[in-house]
Amino acid sequence: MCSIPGMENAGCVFLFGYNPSASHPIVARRIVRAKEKGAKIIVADPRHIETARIADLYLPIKNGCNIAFLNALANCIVNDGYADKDFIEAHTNGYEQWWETIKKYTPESVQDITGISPADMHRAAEMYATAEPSAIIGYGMGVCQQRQNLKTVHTLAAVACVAGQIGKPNSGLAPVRGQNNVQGSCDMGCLPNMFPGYQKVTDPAMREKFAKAWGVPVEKLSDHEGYKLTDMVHLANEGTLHCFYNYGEDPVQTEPDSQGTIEALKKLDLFICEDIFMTQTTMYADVILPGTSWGEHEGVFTASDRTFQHFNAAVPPKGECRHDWQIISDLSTRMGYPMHYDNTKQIWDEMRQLCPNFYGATYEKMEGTGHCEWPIPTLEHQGTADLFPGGHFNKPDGRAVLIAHDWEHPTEMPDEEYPLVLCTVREVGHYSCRSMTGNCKALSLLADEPGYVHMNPADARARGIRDGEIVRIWSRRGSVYSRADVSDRINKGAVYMTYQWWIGRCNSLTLHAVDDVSHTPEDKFSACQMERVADQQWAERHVAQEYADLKARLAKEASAQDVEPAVAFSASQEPDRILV
Ligand SMILES: Nc1nc2c(c(=O)[nH]1)N[C@H]1C(S)=C(S)[C@@H](COP(=O)(O)OP(=O)(O)OC[C@H]3O[C@@H](n4cnc5c(=O)[nH]c(N)nc54)[C@H](O)[C@@H]3O)O[C@H]1N2
Ligand SMILES: Nc1nc2c(c(=O)[nH]1)N[C@H]1C(S)=C(S)[C@@H](COP(=O)(O)OP(=O)(O)OC[C@H]3O[C@@H](n4cnc5c(=O)[nH]c(N)nc54)[C@H](O)[C@@H]3O)O[C@H]1N2
Ligand SMILES: [Mo]
Repeated sequence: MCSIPGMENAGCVFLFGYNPSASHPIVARRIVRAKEKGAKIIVADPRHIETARIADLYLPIKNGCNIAFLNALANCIVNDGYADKDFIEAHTNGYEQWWETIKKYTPESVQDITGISPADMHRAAEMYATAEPSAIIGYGMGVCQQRQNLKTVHTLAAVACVAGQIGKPNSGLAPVRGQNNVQGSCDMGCLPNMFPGYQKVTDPAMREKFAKAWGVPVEKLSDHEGYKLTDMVHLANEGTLHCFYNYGEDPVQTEPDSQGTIEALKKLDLFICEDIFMTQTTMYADVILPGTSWGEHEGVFTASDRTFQHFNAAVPPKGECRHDWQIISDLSTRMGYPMHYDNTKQIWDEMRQLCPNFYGATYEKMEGTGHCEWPIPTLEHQGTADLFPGGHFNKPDGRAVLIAHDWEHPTEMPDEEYPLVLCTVREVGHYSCRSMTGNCKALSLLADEPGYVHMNPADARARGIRDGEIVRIWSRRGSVYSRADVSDRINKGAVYMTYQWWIGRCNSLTLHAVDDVSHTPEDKFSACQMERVADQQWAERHVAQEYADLKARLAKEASAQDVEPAVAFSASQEPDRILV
């Protein structure tokens, strides 16, 4: 993606399914600065998010309409004369075929699906395509957690190409990454199809290179792609998966359809968790390996914009906790491949030698507040802020391929029994599965269990629900209690829950449906219903008791665990059955 600091210099920032003021406040600050410097801000989101307050154009799109909306936007860019013909001619392939699909999507033809008036669609096309010197599209989970997610990314890339808003400084797409080091874990090969540095496991030359470096016969390195996290449930259910090594993840809280996840975990022969806290998932573990937290170890993070940054430990580890890299090395040694490193620099230097795009990112360059963005192929190189300079793309002929798709509706549409769209999102005060923020007193004062369900006043009124009351929400998967947060910033017909809450656990309700290629769950769209709990006093006592019981169970499990520094692991386990 483009450089985050560079966002300040764009002439237009278009947020599409991304809510940075809650999710990435530092990025949100850059957007405020861009606005102060004169940039136009466009927000397309079903909710009136914070950034909508400073937007020059806010588009309250309907949930689940992404491709219909973007195709109509592309249609306006072309028909209103804003297409960058020179860029299309010189840097892209497939325009004619792309237009065959796009030409059908006039803004009028999809207004029922998008909820956006043709006039606003034309304004958006003009504002984005004519922005000087550049425009950036920031997209997030509003795109990725949909059934048509990859197809939406193709569509977004084509929009940027056709408008000529890519291939120059501070332009193109900004696909924000979630955690501080999601980008880093992908860079380092924590993907089922890649070695570190995005080198494919199916490429014999890559296997040869890594086998040589690691001193193993090439047959020892798997030549096929591994499984994805969301495959775990059906693989365990059908008996293909016997052992699951779960490392820094709380699937009971964060994977869709929690009950389905729990049933699958119970079927495993061996379930190992490596975490820094007890979670609802560790309760099902046969073995728990205690890792150190970000304040206790040092290493390198990669930010969303490919920036490597070295960070230092603030305090020494406590008790039996060990660094993740030490646990992995010991486990490997006990499983028959001796692995030894004295420190993270040795690991980093080995990785640099094997990954051409990272070679120049030395610890020296990252000293103090130093940082660098990959690709950084040589020691002299200072890093790359903007990808695709001069419109040169990473295809054999250097040209981008324009791809269009037809819109399809989400998997589970609302009906009479489940009339509301359940959309699950983030809030500023708590983090993901909440293992890290849940025990912080100051943050609990900001928001606490059972969490919140955000709804439009009309949907609340229709059910006699008042702001702050406890409500019951249910879907085809389950039923939970949560607290009503009534606001006209929420669109009618949809309710929003954040996936942080343990008692108001939205994943007890979400549908386990994934897109075909990435297998990412459709967390942004399921059908649900809700009602006011008649006896509010009972409801308050009930949720408080449920939370107290759950915390007591976690504490009991933690003290009952006979935690060893490293696990004795049966060497007969077949490594390709282990998901990390
Ligand atoms: N405080 C805090 N910060 C976090 C996290 C956290 O848990 N807490 N989690 C981190 C992680 S893991 C991630 S991945 C990032 C994600 O950060 P974001 O991408 O900002 O995540 P969300 O809030 O889930 O979704 C973004 C927006 O998509 C909108 N949306 C819903 N449906 C649609 C749709 O059909 N179309 C469009 N265009 N938009 C739609 C939602 O209303 C929401 O405002 O945040 C990270 N930052
Ligand atoms: N319904 C719904 N569900 C969602 C989402 C949504 O929008 N809606 N968002 C999805 C997204 S985008 C994401 S990224 C996931 C996030 O889901 P998870 O990855 O499951 O949640 P996290 O809280 O990010 O972290 C997982 C665990 O890592 C542990 N941990 C932290 N630091 C370390 C460390 O240094 N070492 C080790 N070993 N463990 C550590 C934490 O204690 C925590 O238990 O949730 C997904 N689930
Ligand atoms: Mo994420």
